[in-house]
Amino acid sequence: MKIHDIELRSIFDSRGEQTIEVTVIDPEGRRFAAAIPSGKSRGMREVSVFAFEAARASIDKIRETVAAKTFDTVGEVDAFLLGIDGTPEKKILGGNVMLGVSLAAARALAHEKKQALWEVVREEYFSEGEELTPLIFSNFINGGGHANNNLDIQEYLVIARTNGSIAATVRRLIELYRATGEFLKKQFKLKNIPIGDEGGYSLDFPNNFEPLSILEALIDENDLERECILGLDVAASHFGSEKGYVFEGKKRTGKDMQKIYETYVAQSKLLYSIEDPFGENDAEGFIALRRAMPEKWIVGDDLTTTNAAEIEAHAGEGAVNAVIIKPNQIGTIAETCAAVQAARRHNIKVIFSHRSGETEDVFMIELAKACSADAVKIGAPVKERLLKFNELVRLYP
Ligand code: 2PG
Ligand code: MG
Repeated sequence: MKIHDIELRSIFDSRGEQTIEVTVIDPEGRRFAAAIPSGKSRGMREVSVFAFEAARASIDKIRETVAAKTFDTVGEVDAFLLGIDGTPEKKILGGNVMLGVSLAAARALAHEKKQALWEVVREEYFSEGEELTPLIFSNFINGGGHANNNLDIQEYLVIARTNGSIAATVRRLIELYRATGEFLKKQFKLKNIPIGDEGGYSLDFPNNFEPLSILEALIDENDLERECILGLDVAASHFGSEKGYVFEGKKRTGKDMQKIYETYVAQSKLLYSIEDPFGENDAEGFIALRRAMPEKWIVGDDLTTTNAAEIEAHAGEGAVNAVIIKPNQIGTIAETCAAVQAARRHNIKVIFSHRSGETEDVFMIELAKACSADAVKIGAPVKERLLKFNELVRLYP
């Protein structure tokens, strides 16, 4: 596959913020685009994000040498990009620009091979994996940096398992999401409920446990205990670090936070997964919590940032038994696949995730399918978030 030219466009994400779309043009004039989402609760070790002007300069740099190359694999495209930008933070080209080119070029390659993007990536990186239907992590209640309410915890997730068709699972999630809205309106005597960045309800609650107990009661009431469990993304870097936390208005040590999670787990029989329960430099907190609840998923996101070396280290020391995979935390498809392979080597779960500022591009679902992810995390089943649910329905008929 040859790249004749690359174009860059400034587009808007689901928060109305600017992000980039990269288009790769092949010698026949065919166009292959990729749009890059943006995170708000970003880990400090995520690669850099370039604004439009800087991104344009990066594209000019790539253009200087790209036309002379022939690429036969995704890995060759990414090695070419990493050859221009050899920095861990991707400060020469920008992680968002690199991911845009990586994805758009992979789509051009897939077209040439008459395959889907997920098939090309699977063949190259995951040829031995068995096909799994992923669990769906759906964010019903938003707090933290994604909402304008009093919850310290960022996400209350309903986790749905598929027994029959994924379309039926999505329908049940939509029904449960609507039932949750109706319940909250009645309970809190509201006409309308504000929703947060990922489509979850974002009203004030008496405390951070209440949303869990409400979701648990609704799952019971709707007879969904066999299909649905619950998860949290605490995103704790927002309210503290290894030096201490401020939760529900009070100063807390890491040990206090652990006790809070232990109480939650004792009081909620469905709570199964806790993401970023401690700050991104507080691996000790993760390790202690993992020991205290070995049967739960303790998930790294800001802690691991889709970085193979970080995943190796933190899985190796027993800090996490599941990781969030977000391609724009690291910058290329090849490095994203290396992060997944690192997780697999340690036998820990892989959760592919959207960002809180999303676009209409559904590449994360394609990559999740390529690597047979254990789960996908895609927001509430509403508005622009439904695009990812729809892609699941397409790819898992
Ligand atoms: C997270 C994500 C997605 P953001 O913290 O897991 O839910 O949020 O994209 O803002 O980092
Ligand atoms: Mg997170």
